Amino acid sequence: MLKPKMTPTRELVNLDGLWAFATDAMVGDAPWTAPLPSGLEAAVPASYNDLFIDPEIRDHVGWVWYQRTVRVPRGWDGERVFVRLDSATHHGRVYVDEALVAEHSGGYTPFEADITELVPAGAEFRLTIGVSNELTNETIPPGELTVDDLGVRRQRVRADFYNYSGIARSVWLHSVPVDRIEDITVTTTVEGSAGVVTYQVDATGTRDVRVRIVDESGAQVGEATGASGQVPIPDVVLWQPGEGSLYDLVAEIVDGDAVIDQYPLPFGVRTIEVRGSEFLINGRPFYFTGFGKHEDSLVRGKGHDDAYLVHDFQLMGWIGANSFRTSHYPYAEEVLEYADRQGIVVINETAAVGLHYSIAAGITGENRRTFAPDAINGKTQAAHAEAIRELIDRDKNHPSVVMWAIANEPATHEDGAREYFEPLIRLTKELDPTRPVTSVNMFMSTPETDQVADLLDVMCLNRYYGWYENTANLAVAEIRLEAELRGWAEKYGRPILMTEYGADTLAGLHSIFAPPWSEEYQVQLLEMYHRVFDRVPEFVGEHVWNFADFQTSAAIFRVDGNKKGVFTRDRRPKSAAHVLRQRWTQVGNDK
Ligand code: GCB
Repeated sequence: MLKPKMTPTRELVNLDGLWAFATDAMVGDAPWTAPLPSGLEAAVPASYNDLFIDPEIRDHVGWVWYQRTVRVPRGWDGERVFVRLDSATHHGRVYVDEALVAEHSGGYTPFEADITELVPAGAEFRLTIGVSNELTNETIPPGELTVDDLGVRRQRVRADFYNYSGIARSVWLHSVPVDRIEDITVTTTVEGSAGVVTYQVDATGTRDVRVRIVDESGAQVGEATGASGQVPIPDVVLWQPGEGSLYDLVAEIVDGDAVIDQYPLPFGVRTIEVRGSEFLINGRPFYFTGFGKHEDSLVRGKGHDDAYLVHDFQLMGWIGANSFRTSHYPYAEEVLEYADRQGIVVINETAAVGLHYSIAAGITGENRRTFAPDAINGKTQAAHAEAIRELIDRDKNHPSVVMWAIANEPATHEDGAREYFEPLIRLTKELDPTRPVTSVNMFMSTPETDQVADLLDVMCLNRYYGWYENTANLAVAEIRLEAELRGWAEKYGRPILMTEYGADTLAGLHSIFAPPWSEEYQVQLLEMYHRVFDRVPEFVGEHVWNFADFQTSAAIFRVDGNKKGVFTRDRRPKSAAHVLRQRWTQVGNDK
């Protein structure tokens, strides 16, 4: 699905701002498509949870309703008119006046509704959007609904981040021509000094399709006719880590000289390859430095915010991070577009986090089978497949995306894991044969016990030696960590990336004895990991957990959230930031 864009043939109206808001309890028996009764207004985009000072709204389980009036521009007569949500977390329903026009599950990918037949150009309508935050064993991510002793419904999440809900990304009204470009796929290879662009344009209607390739100065450097084909770019400027050189593929539907539809798609020319234990970008070994991140900030929750986007990338540049993982869900498209332009490398993850019934947030808990009819089952797998499809469909053209992570810390050591994951890994590779595929591994899945690692291109490991295990004993942690990494290297000979390592750290807590939670301990733990990484030749990168402190569900081991950030939640550096900066600005890509 193409991101809505203003082009010579397409228009759009941004619907962000203040919307009337109510929870289902406030609406009661009244139809939610009638004007909402609460008098509350919610900011879009933002998670609704922290906007209000009402704990019942913050921890509400179920549907909430957003509403506003919208006028279709009078000049859109004869066009197709769509309402598009960049996301609704986790289930969305869209109503035009009383009519349900779209329904979608999966809280981090876009969906839209064609409302042309319902509202004529120039007319106004009431747009109501329902959003439910309920998660079950058959959703991605999975969760559990319970009822407490007082009869209050509770949502248990199996992931270590707050279940921020609502409309956290933009909402659009947009027009497209009747005959239109519906999708574009671009892949690239390099032959000598030329780039070769393979494209496919999916268009409605039977008219001719043509494409032009335009460089950053606006000069045309290639062209072709037909809905699919190849275009060479002589003396191509490659997209590189640190250098986000882009081209536009301008796709057009034409009728003689008339342009019926036009859509410019930015893309970069680069190659990705896993060879032996190396991860190659443009044929050169790449060493990842950076973070697992979250979309998380005060008040906005997971609401996308361009100011935080720019500031977070500035901090990543300052510290020498060349990459990050979209832990644990697809991020706003603006983030990937910015990464493309900034030359920041991205591991792009689905929202399949918590497919593990015996742990919660890295801590062992109940002893239940994960792959079972009442837990992660065939319906979960179908939802997971859909999450993979929607992620690849949305993000396949971003040069910054170098690998798909189809899950975070599933129970890949348990019976049933291979049956569950093998078809999903195959699906991912079918949908995109150009990028490596991984599933991020957790500590119970060792080289001896893991059942899917041989199907993956890169070993991505989350390890907490020195934190959840060998707490306060970094000397033993160092021996254990090294032994395990060597075990992975020997058994699989694939590239190994540490996708999480870190320690909760209370900013400002200092001690000569460097106990856990102190800034000194975080520094010493990271330095210990780095010594080990530097001794293992198959190692291709280090992503610290986490870029910044972030909000979680309440738990006795969480102090106003997870404090493993190298920056605080308001993006101030802890001592570890300076240590990482020293290492990463020296090591960089030359390691
Ligand atoms: C993990 C999870 C991450 C948690 C982290 C922690 O393994 O992947 O979501 O936040 O551990 O801090 O416990």
